[in-house]
Amino acid sequence: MASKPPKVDPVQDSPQVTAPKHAAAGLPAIGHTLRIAQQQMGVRRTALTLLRVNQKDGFDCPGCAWPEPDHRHKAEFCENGAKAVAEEATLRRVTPEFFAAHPVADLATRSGYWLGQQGRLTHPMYLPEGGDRYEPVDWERAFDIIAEEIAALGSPDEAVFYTSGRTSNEAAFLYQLFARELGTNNLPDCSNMCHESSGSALSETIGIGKGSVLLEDLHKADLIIVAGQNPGTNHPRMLSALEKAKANGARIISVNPLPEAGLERFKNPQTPHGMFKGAALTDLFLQIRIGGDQALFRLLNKLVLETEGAVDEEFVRDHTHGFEEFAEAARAVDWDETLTATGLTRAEIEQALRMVLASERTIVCWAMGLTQHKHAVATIREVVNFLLLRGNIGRPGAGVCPVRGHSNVQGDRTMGIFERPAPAFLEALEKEFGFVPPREHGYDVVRAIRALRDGEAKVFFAMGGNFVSASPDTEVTEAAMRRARLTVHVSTKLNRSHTVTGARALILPTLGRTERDVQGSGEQFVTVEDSMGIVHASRGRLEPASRHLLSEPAIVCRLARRVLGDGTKVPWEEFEQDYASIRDRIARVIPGFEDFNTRVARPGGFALPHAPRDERRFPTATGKANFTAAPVEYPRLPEGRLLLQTLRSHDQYNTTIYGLDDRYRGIANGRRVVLVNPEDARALGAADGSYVDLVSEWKDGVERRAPGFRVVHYPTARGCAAAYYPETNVLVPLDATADTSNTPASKSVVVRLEQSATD
Ligand SMILES: Nc1nc2c(c(=O)[nH]1)N[C@H]1C(S)=C(S)[C@@H](COP(=O)(O)OP(=O)(O)OC[C@H]3O[C@@H](n4cnc5c(=O)[nH]c(N)nc54)[C@H](O)[C@@H]3O)O[C@H]1N2
Ligand SMILES: Nc1nc2c(c(=O)[nH]1)N[C@H]1C(S)=C(S)[C@@H](COP(=O)(O)OP(=O)(O)OC[C@H]3O[C@@H](n4cnc5c(=O)[nH]c(N)nc54)[C@H](O)[C@@H]3O)O[C@H]1N2
Ligand SMILES: [Mo]
Repeated sequence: MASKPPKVDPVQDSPQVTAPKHAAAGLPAIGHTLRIAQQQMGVRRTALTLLRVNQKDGFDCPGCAWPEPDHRHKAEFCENGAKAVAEEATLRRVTPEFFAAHPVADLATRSGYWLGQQGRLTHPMYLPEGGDRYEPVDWERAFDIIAEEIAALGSPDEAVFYTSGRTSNEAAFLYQLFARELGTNNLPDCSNMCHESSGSALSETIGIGKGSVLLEDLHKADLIIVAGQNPGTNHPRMLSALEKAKANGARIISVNPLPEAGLERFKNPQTPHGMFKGAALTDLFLQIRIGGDQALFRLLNKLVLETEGAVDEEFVRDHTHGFEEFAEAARAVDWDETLTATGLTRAEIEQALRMVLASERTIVCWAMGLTQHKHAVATIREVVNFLLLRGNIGRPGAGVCPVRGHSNVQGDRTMGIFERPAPAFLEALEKEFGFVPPREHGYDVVRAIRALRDGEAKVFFAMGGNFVSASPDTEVTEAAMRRARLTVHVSTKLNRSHTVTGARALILPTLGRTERDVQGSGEQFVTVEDSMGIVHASRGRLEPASRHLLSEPAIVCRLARRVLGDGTKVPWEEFEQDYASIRDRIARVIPGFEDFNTRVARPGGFALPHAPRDERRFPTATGKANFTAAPVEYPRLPEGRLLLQTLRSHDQYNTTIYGLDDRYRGIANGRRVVLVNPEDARALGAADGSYVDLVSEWKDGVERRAPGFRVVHYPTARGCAAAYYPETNVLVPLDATADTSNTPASKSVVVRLEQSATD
């Protein structure tokens, strides 16, 4: 196959490869953090800013949703949190002069990395119909433009309101309130592409779509299974929790097609011992084939059922429903088929079983490796079956732990950002505000793209995020966006979504987490909810990147007043002046937020109620925790094909690229790499260092191609491959989604490798 990189990316993408690492963090991480932070912020701002991250009087790290421990270190952040902060607190600026110098057509040729590196947006910008570049616009005119386009719609359902997961509770509550008073439930969010499968599976089986463990449960567990998650890169502070659990005697099984460095060994940069030597984390590594997890858990369940005294009979009798049907399905499992589906050996599974049986308190943690498959919901239901069998839900040291992504993605959902809201929530809104919210379900991400593509939606509004790059089937999504009448992005940084526009487009620049937010009643703070349901305050201290920025709550309030006019029943002006007045309303509408303002004033915040965790009560349709018995599925691979997962490097935050290295995996200076098992690569004639196109094959017969990837021979499971997102989103078919949750199946894309044409 070709051995020279074809010219496909304007960024100098020429990957260099060394052996993967076997430990995460430690001294190199600290050096790397400070280098990236100082390039963006300078030395003084770096020190001042990083010391405020995740402190009780500081701001919530805009990185991941991992919770803060009660006893915080002076520096309660991690390498990748620091990069997220630096990216926002950067001193670089994207001004009107920048837009004057760069027509949209030019920006559209730039890589996501280049766009992000330009810095913070400073002014509202407008791309008029037929215009070739964005021009400055004042806020009033910007809201007029949006109001004009919304007024021209045949129905409010022709507008789509997307949310990414950094939006605060206050802004999210106002945003959904606006959409619903306008008359639509079209509130897709990044969750639709992320943990929707977890929410779907958990709501049905335990009655609430959130994890059931707190940080202290991890510290108390006997066994922690980490499946389909790479915490060393994506939730680095989780490694401290795992380290503590191990010190207390826990054992860890990691289930992953890749040997991820962070799970092998962790050198805690916050302890002198950890800095140099580090702790081994994983006791058993199950190198599973992509998509084999449901089969693995089903077999473990069968083996538990067959072991005398292993089932918690009392719990099953008193608290669950559907056991018999599930047990029958589990008993029917076939060893050979499980070995095929998982690629594991009998000895490995038996060793896992011994660890499972030896544990009185088991937690299963997971992330995108389980949620982004066709059978993701069924897989997570099987994880629930596994925990229910031994009574591992609703007691200390045990439970389900879906590890969330964006820092407030869970809170946004709690605030009502959901295209399929519960009737009780809508009734509460109606009672509080006196308008009738629409009952009909709205569009999720995939349905929103179809609606735009088919001309059924005409206004696209995004509260944060980078919809075009994050969504599947890039070419389809981009064509869909271009059909819109108006695209609007409330953003902190420039990204690709600003360059793929409707007939008219607006960029509305906003404050970030790190920045001071002053409104009519004085300085404000906002609140967020972490992955474990703890709600706490976040208060920025830095001067805003520009004096033309509005906060997200202020943008929604002004937009709502302009669009809804005198007819509105909501006191938008009061909300904009004083965020405490928003929290008072949240307290009256959303269960668990009683006395919100008082309780959030306490350092560290408060925990939302969680019936299964707190009282072993399961608010499901049956009133019990539900066992389920879905047929076992796993991806079948045609001859000569690979199953590609699209994942994150160490130097990115979703579509925001911090740098071109993936240190733990031994990749430097480039992102267009495909990791392939050496034996598969040899069978396919793909030499290490050669260049291939990735061609995805899907039943619609359309050939989707991502050109010019350097082959890296890498110890992934047989039949599997891995490459970075968002470069590979072009390969993920829009219709290839998970059953029930409709989440794009971006971890199981069937591809063939084709020699790249070099030029
Ligand atoms: N620094 C940083 N932090 C982040 C993010 C970021 O981009 N950068 N993103 C945030 C967001 S929004 C999210 S959702 C999370 C994402 O956190 P992760 O889910 O950890 O992110 P991915 O890189 O998608 O990694 C998926 C992991 O699952 C494994 N995997 C893939 N397929 C399978 C499978 O079939 N079975 C099993 N068992 N494993 C599989 C992969 O090898 C990989 O280790 O991180 C959040 N935190
Ligand atoms: N192939 C593939 N596709 C995937 C995934 C995958 O694993 N594989 N993962 C999916 C997942 S888990 C997720 S969560 C989505 C992520 O999808 P998104 O959440 O839409 O994408 P991000 O890259 O996180 O968005 C980055 C942009 O957010 C804006 N931003 C940052 N901070 C703020 C803020 O405070 N306020 C506002 N208003 N804007 C801000 C900046 O302009 C920045 O450019 O991608 C999904 N897509
Ligand atoms: Mo996510």
